[in-house]
Formats: sequence, structure tokens, C-alpha cells
Amino acid sequence: ALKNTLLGRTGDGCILEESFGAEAPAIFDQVKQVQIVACGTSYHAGTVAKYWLEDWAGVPCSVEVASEFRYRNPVVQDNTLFVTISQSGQTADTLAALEEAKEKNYLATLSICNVAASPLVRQSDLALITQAGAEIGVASTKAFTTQLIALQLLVIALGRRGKMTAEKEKELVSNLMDLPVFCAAVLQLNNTILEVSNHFTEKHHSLFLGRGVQYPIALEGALKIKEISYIHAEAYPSGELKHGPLALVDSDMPVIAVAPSGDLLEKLKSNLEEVAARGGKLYVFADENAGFRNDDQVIVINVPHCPESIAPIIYTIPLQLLAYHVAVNKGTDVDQPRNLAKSVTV
Ligand code: F1P
Repeated sequence: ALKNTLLGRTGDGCILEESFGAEAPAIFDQVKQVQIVACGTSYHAGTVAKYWLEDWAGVPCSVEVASEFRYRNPVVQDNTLFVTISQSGQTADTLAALEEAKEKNYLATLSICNVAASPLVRQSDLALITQAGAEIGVASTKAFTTQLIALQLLVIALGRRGKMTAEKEKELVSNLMDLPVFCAAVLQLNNTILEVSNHFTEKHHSLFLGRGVQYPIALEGALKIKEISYIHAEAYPSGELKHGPLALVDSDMPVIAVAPSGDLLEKLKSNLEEVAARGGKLYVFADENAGFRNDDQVIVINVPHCPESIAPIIYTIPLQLLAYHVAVNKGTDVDQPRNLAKSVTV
């Protein structure tokens, strides 16, 4: 659906900026920075977008959880686009943050939301509807991956007005068009992940690691494990390991690492060696060409090679599957986890 409405019905790869609203092109022309505000999974999507916006579009970006932002008095720089992200469009903290923002001199407000008829969409100047379909479970899954796609389209729209070359834009759009093929390939890992999930059933703690744009994906993997299987999970940028979390590592603490190919791979490998040296058991979701090998301490889940620009979307899927299978093994209610609500409206 996104492909048809946003990337051009002819498949020619043009982004229909008006999908964000009739005023969108004129507003995008003026954007100098972006403030993203969201909760939970949607906040993680925003954190991915920060990496993309600054790297590809050269647009400075801040991301903050709505539950904090709403109580702050932030300095608003000129020409800042205020972006909220929400699956439901009803999250009280996100709505309150939007209300606060409207009192300030933001350039405009834009929501990325899965529900067109929601207060968040109604109250924003611009909106992009993610069209993920109805989410059944409380924990966001497909809403997250579609939020990432929607955010990437926003990054392209802003980037083409700045430092993004036409070639880069073409590459990004072409990779997005190829997403269904890579998603189908990564779903083939389901049985492997089911086997791996058995190692987690008796665990009480877990540590997720990622570098760069994969750090928010590690955060999201940890959140899914917490939400549906009730295993304590923390996520760290792998470079932070030595600044504290390494003290937690022992044979009872599974460490899950996200390791697609890219510039940061060698650094990540050395971080993982530090974990192995302390007796930690590693589960590495790695690019099939990254050269990771199984041994007593390392279990490698080979992810089909994919372009770097869509890797955060692709690597999310096996982490969601892991959380799902661990939860099913433990007998928890995957769709309706204890203490959580689909829409946090208070
Ligand atoms: C935000 C959120 C979800 C989470 C749970 C509670 O919701 O934190 O990410 O999975 O459902 O709410 P939303 O603003 O994206 O609807």
C-alpha cells in the first residue's frame, strides 16, 4: 500500500510528497531541523530516523520520549519541524507533547501514525498514515517497520532539498522497493529462531547490543523481549559495554548482537570478543557474509545480505520473532501481555 501511495503508482520511484498533506512541499522547503517525539516502540523508530536524517539529509534532529518532553521547556530553534510518531494516535503523552508544541514556535507539526481517524492526526498540520493494517497484539510490530519506511520517505523528502544527491535518493527508493523480497528471505529464519528461542526460556536477564543505526534496533529487540516474554532485557550501544554493562556478563546472561555488514562491523566484532572472554554466550544476528563462526560460546544466525539502508527494517524482524517464540515457549499471552494496554490514553 505504501508503495502505491507514496512511491508513485507507476513504480517509477517518485515520492508523492502530497501524501504528507497538500502543504507539505512548501513546509519541507523551510525545514532546518527536526524534533521527533514519541513513546515506546515509536520512540525507537524516531531514534533510527535521527541517524538517517543527519547522515543522509544533513538535517539536525533531536529525539525524545513524549513522557519527558511534555514536561520540559525546550528551546525551539527556527524552522524546526515537530514530528510525532504513534501506532495508535491516542497515546496521552504524545498528544500532550503535541499540545505543548503547538504553543511554541515550531514551523509545523507532522504525525506519522497508523490510524487516520485519530486525535494525533486530526491535531497535526501534516500526517503520513503508515497503512500497516490493524495491529492485533499490544506490542507494536508491523507498525514499527512501517514507521521506519515512512520516516525514510520523510528523510528523502527533506534530503532532496539539501545534501542528498539524486543518485542517493534513487538508491534509497530502489532499496525500499526491494523490501518485500528481503522480508520474505528473512522470514525463512523462523525455524532457526524457534530453535534458538529454547535457550532463553529459563533465562531471567538478557543484553542486546548494536552499533550506529542498529543501536535503536537493539533497543527495540530488548523492548519486545520485555513486553511479551517478561525477561529483563537491556540494550546498549556496543561501544558502551566497557563503561559498565560488561560487569553483568557471565554464562547466565545471553548477549544478543545485531551485526549487519558496514563500517562498524570490525568494531562490533572486538566488542563481542570482550563478551566471549568473560564467559558470556553470544547470539549474533549477522550478515551472512560477515564472517562470524559458530563455536561453544557463539551462535550465529545468518541473515541474508541486504542493502545497508534497509538493514534496520530487516534486522527488526528476527528480533521480533525471537521475542515471539520465547514468549510462546514460556506460555505468556503474546497478544495481551500483563500490565500493558494497546493505547496508553492516560
Ligand atoms: C506507544 C507504546 C507502544 C507499546 C505499547 C504501549 O504506542 O509505547 O510502543 O508497544 O503498546 O504504547 P503508540 O503511541 O505507538 O500507539
